[in-house]
Amino acid sequence: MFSMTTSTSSLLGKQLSSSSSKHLTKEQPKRHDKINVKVAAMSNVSRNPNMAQLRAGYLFPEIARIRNAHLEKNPDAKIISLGIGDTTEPIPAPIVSGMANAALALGTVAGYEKTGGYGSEAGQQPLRDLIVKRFYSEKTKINASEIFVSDGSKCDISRMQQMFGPGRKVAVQDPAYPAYVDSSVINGHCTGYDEKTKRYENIVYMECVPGNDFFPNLEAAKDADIIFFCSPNNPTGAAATRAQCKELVDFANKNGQIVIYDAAYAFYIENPDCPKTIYEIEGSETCCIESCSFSKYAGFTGLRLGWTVVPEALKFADGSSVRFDWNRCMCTAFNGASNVAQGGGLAALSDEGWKSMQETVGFYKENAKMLKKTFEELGFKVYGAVDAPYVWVDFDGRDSWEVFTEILTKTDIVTTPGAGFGPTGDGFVRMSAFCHRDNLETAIERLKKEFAK
Ligand code: PL4
Repeated sequence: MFSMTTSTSSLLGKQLSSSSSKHLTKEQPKRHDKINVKVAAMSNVSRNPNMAQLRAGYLFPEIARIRNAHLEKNPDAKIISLGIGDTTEPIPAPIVSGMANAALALGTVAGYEKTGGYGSEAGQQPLRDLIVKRFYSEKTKINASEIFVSDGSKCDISRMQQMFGPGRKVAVQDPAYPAYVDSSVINGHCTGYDEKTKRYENIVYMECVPGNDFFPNLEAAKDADIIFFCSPNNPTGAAATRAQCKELVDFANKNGQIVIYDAAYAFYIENPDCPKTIYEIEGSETCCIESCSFSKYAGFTGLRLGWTVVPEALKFADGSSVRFDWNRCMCTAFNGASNVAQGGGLAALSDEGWKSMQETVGFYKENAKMLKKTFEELGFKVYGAVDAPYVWVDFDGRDSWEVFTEILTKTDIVTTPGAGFGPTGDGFVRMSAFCHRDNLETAIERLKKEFAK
């Protein structure tokens, strides 16, 4: 545990960044260390106790700070990032054209009348229609009124927490994308933190390990209200099979739970036995919300465009409509996705755009397979990489922050330590396949040199 005292907020920024560089030493603070920030100038507003419960910073800015600290110490380092899952390849031309046209239209009276201004909080109707056509019409009954276009999946996850309100029992896969746990803490679902187990209290951690094929024992979540389930999973790369999805849906319906199904990487699935949307599964409309994103399909991580599906059949315990409340929340907390980004979304779902997205995703999938092969040849057990852009490497139970530091100091390659995704992730390191090909080839050479077993 470490605490900091400073008199100005600008100093605070410096202290935070200097603290992160400690990750490069043996006595580095772990992600779960508690940070107490005290400043001399005070308002009369008490700190949100939920914020005070958070351990360390949000994982990805922390990784970025460590990368920058490493570069400061080693200015000649040619850093390659296989860390944060951020797309690297340019947005395909047909999609850029769609955006350019959408932007140009805003400069004309007729175009501005058509798509300018605030617009619908749920998204432009043609985009909602096309999302249904491309992702849902073939195998599900989802219709356009159940699609809510947004500025991305992470933002929707936080707004869902707002809709459910505080004090819920939340279950997560362990390991999982850290936004589920952190937004649960911020929204008041947890009652404390157990230093021994490195787990927040009142959150159910469902262990996903090679031994259970990365599909958890759902019984652990029997008392949960909300289950976050990500498939293909970040970070393990495991995609749930149809039978596993059916088990999840049946379990949630039996126990009256709502599943927030994160399908941000569904486009990467190649196993025909794994559904690309949870609504392929019978019974899912009464228990599942699905969150999706253009981020990893079309390179929209900075542009921001996604969508959430809330079926009409999904009801709260009093029979009221979840879709109604979601619409109410979105109308209050969100002003609609950027009309230029929506122009890009429409183009992405055209025949040409769709083909270009398949090519881009194919490129990242090839990267993932190259990384997997490299580590297998080096003698490691490796998971993921087939249905997802992440490679999950088993480092034989070693402290994952230590491995992360070793990889960074020996090869100037940034990865993500498995423990950042939950206590069960320790012992593993996640490699992201979002990388230019020449950089990936260099990274592979460096890894082969330093990590032969
Ligand atoms: C770094 C399972 C990446 N700053 O872009 P969005 O908001 O539509 O989607 C975010 C998202 C949603 N669901 C899952 C994800 O893995 C992600 C993105 N995760 C990663 O490296 O794990 C980017 C992280 C970004 C963030 O915090 O989201």
